[in-house]
Amino acid sequence: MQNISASRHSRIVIVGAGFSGLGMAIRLKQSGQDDFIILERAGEIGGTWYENTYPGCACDVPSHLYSFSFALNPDWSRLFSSQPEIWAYMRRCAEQYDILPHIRWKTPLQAAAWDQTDQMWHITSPDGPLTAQFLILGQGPLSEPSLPAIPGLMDFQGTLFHSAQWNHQHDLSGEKVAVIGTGASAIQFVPQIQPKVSRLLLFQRTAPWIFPRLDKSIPQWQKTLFRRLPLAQRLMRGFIYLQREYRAIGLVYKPDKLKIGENLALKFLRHRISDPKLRQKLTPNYSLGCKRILLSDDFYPALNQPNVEVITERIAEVRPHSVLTTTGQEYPVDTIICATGFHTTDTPLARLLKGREGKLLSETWHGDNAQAYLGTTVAGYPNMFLLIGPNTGLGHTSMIYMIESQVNYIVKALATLQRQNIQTLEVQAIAQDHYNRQIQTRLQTTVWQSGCKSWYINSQGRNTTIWPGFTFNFRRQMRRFDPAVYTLRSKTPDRQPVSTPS
Ligand code: N01
Repeated sequence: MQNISASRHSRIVIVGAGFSGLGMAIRLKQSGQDDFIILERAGEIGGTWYENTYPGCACDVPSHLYSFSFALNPDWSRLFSSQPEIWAYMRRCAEQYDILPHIRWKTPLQAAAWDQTDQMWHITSPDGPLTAQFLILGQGPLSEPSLPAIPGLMDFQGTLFHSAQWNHQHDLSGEKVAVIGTGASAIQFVPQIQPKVSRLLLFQRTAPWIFPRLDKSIPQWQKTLFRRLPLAQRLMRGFIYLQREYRAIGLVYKPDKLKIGENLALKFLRHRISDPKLRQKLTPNYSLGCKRILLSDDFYPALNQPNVEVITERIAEVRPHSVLTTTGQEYPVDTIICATGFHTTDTPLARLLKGREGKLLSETWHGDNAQAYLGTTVAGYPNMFLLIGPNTGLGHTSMIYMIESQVNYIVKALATLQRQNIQTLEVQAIAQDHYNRQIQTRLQTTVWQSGCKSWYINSQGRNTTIWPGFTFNFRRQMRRFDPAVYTLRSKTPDRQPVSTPS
């Protein structure tokens, strides 16, 4: 193998060593391609599963499904594994498939521009300049923590941190703690910190829909069975997959059927919260599934504790030692934890990428109006592939299934180009527009468009995040690489297009 770490040119540069980048790298290796590097801004593998270390951090998709299909793990300790176990699994995969030598640690992509003359990506990173024929973006939508724009927040004199950047040095014992947000992250760490703190003020803007998680440890006999008989684990995985896919029927095709689920969730709420005032606060006011459905066995019980208060009044401002609501109530606090999510639709990476006409991707997308063909390629950005690109997100099952679909598509595309001696591919704008019109039409009747405000919807009211359908339909459309929708340029010196937009 060439000296990967010293090279100034690589056929393929992958950005990010989370599940997307790692899956891509492994598939490249498996297809016999070794000429790639991964730029990773952290000093470790894992992406969001490395960054998020808040107490109780775990996956809300069962681990037998939330793992690579080509690297089943018979030893998952629980149905829903915790962050350390998921991270250790990723690290093992990286070692097993010899991916680590390809990674440039602490090397964020700072800029990348497509050069039409040499048909290459010119990349800038702290490591110096780099060229690549192909650029694959696997930075993921959950990589940039979002702090709320609350007046005075940055001047808070106590301790302030985001859930994705947990301050483990800071001891919360005996403190008055404000938690802002009640999304997937908050509901996992609130039950963990509640017994420690003297007072927990939970600032809730929108009540989430919550179902029991029913987590359990996996008995040794089952691990042994899965180790000795991998088919048994595949069957389990298939069963979980179908069970999860069933949920897409309500979310995508028959939102009226979600009423059944709503009644079940409300029954769960009634069983867990006896105080009618608190129950009222925790009752969602939008359709089930419009925002991510959450799973928890311990969130509601934690809210019943006497040291917890759920505050639904809006925050007006943060003062040096307190939080003030719009009703004039002032709450003294020692620490504020923002569990306020991520920059998902307005990915900062788009401001670093210049395409064929020298235009930033953020300009092409007019800020957060992201569009791609199959969520993977973008007109004007030759030889660039997105992983978990626009409209590939899910509300019901494992993102790793989507990542693998995309990764397989990219490997097929690269193989086709190599076979046909092609240097450059660029999706035709007409194909991209047609695809996105179809996606937006399909989204119109889904639950995600039923009126709630969620991070799936961008500032222009367009859902640029969610895949509106069964995941096997996404996989089916990714099964074949169709060169006809791309403009292809051969490797000949004059680099004439071998096919042009029709
Ligand atoms: O973030 P979120 P998260 N004032 O965006 C509130 C994945 N994930 O970190 O609903 C007050 O879901 C906001 O309120 P509202 C998963 O994909 C997966 O929890 O917008 N509140 C909301 O309550 C998930 O979707 C796992 O009204 C403000 C919260 O902050 C994604 O990560 C585990 C506010 C943000 O919720 C993000 O989850 C954890 C403001 N100014 C996370 N701004 C798995 O298990 C925002 N909020 C796989």
